[in-house]
Amino acid sequence: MADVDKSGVAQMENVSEKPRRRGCLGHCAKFWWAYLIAVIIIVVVVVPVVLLVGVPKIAQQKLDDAELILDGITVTNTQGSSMTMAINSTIKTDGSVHADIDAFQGIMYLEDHQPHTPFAKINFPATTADKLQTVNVTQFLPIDNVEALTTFNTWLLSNETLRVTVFGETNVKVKGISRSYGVTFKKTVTMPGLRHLDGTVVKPDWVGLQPDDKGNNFRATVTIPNHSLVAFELGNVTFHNYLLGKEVGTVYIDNLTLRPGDNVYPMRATIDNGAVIEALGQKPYCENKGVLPFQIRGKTVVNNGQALPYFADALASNNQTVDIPIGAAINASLGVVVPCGGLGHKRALLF
Ligand SMILES: *[C@@H]1O[C@H](CO)[C@@H](O)[C@H](O)[C@H]1NC(C)=O
Ligand SMILES: *[C@@H]1O[C@H](CO)[C@@H](O)[C@H](O)[C@H]1NC(C)=O
Ligand SMILES: *[C@@H]1O[C@H](CO)[C@@H](O)[C@H](O)[C@H]1NC(C)=O
Ligand SMILES: *[C@@H]1O[C@H](CO)[C@@H](O)[C@H](O)[C@H]1NC(C)=O
Ligand SMILES: *[C@@H]1O[C@H](CO)[C@@H](O)[C@H](O)[C@H]1NC(C)=O
Ligand SMILES: *[C@@H]1O[C@H](CO)[C@@H](O)[C@H](O)[C@H]1NC(C)=O
Ligand SMILES: *[C@@H]1O[C@H](CO)[C@@H](O)[C@H](O)[C@H]1NC(C)=O
Ligand SMILES: CC(=O)N[C@H]1CO[C@H](CO)[C@@H](O)[C@@H]1O
Repeated sequence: MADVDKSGVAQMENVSEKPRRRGCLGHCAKFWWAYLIAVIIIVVVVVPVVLLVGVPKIAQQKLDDAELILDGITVTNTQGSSMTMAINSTIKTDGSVHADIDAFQGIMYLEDHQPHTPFAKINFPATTADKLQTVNVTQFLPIDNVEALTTFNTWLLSNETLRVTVFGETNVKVKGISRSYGVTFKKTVTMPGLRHLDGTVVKPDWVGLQPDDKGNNFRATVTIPNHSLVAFELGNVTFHNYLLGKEVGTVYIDNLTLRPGDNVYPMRATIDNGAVIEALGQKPYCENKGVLPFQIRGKTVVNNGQALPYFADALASNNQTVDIPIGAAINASLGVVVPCGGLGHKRALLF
């Protein structure tokens, strides 16, 4: 305390430090064992607590905060009991933790359908926790649960959007720490659905009195919009065809693969001409340039000889109304215009 007396206020700052430093030398030397115990406590207790509780908690938190974006799903080589599924996805994190995430098997299920039954098991590759990374997976997918897959396809077909959860257990290794920790990967993604294929347009090309060599009396070009991010190979698809509540024939689309965007395909059908002519003669259709509201509903889906009930049953779950300008097609192909009240005696000559 001698310094203080000699130089006064200006040196007051130093004063408070010097005795402490000096004091430590003595104190520290004397109580070295206390410091050793403190260090041991830090090493033995605090570090493991941070490593065992803190780091995994942070790792889990960072994983929970990460965002999963499904960029595209493609389903090809569809068979009765398996398919090939490709998923392009992006994982976004804040990039603050450098970590390696082990490869893991993730199950996928509909978030809003109980119970949560997986419709697919996807093998996600090892990733890092980088800010932005693309994770693209292509894999053979055995169909373990046809019912769950059918429900997923039905929702995909019907809904405007649907929520899908990806769930898996994996390990994360944070840079600088040798051990790895178990974490849970659970992300719910909202994806666009197919909205009943709303907006499907059928443009008739030909209507025949007699069936052609395939047994069809109607050919058209169909444009099917796919509002979703999912592309799938269906194969040969047939539909029930209804008109004013009655089944009037079968519609065929061959080699069908639905991709995001507009899908343009030749369509053929075998239709009861008599039922069509009768409807064309009725109001309001006869006053509406011969546009008839047909309804189609999935009947069969066969790809390379294999029935695909998980698509067929989904397509069969709903009727899709398609307005077809068939009156104009009959006029163009047969030179017949059906007036209100019908064709009368001319009908018998033609149909
Ligand atoms: C995934 O990305 C690749 C490369 O850009 C592309 O060729 C492929 O069609 C994409 N697949 C899906 C399912 O979006
Ligand atoms: C993954 O697919 C996307 C397209 O969806 C593509 O841009 C990207 O390059 C692909 N990434 C890898 C690692 O193949
Ligand atoms: C999705 O579509 C299915 C089948 O039509 C329906 O039962 C379900 O309620 C829909 N879910 C949502 C979340 O819209
Ligand atoms: C589809 O429409 C037809 C004819 O109107 C009807 O008999 C059938 O029950 C409907 N099916 C569904 C799934 O709505
Ligand atoms: C469907 O695909 C098969 C085999 O690739 C081919 O032989 C056939 O001509 C195709 N049919 C149509 C209508 O495109
Ligand atoms: C669809 O049916 C046609 C004629 O029966 C056949 O040649 C073709 O291979 C089938 N396509 C598929 C994808 O099964
Ligand atoms: C029927 O077709 C003829 C010849 O193409 C055309 O002149 C006429 O306007 C058409 N009638 C109707 C009602 O579409
Ligand atoms: C016709 C239509 O709406 N097509 C949509 C299909 O889905 C893609 C997204 O994958 C949309 O960009 C298209 O507009």
